Amino acid sequence: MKIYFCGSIRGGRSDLQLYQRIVHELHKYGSVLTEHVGSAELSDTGEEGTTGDDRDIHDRDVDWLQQSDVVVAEVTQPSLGVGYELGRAVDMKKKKMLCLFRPSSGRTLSAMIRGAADGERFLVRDYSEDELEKILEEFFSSLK
Ligand code: 6IA
Repeated sequence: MKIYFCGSIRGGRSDLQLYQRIVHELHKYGSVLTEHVGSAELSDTGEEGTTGDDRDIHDRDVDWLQQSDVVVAEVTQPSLGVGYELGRAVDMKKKKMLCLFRPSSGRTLSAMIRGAADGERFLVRDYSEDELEKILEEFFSSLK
């Protein structure tokens, strides 16, 4: 199973440790195409982030998104890139998508994400950090 994990990069890296935990868990269920999202070396202002490289990043990520079977996104930290990836993935029919949101952040999730949930192919789960492993286990066992 190929898993595409989405998490904020230039949108802000305050949830980095949680992304690392999610990537670690996702390895139990398949290969994670976007491990770098959980990399401590990737900051929101990385020096190599020139405009010239951005097309390569975009094209490679869209290619991985197309290859993936499942998309898992941590959507608590708002990120244009994550929103874009989710929008593109919705149009790639048949991909199962799970968005994870922490209400304890005090934020309100974008209506364009919560409103896209259909309870079947596109799921939005409100959760707290201690539920992470259980939620992922439930999600991946529902795919079998
Ligand atoms: O708008 P954001 O940067 O927060 O978007 C984050 C999302 O876009 C992630 O889920 C990634 O899949 C993708 N993405 C954005 N930037 C990169 C990147 N390098 N490398 C890989 N995927 C990315 C960013 C360059 C860095 C030096 C800041």
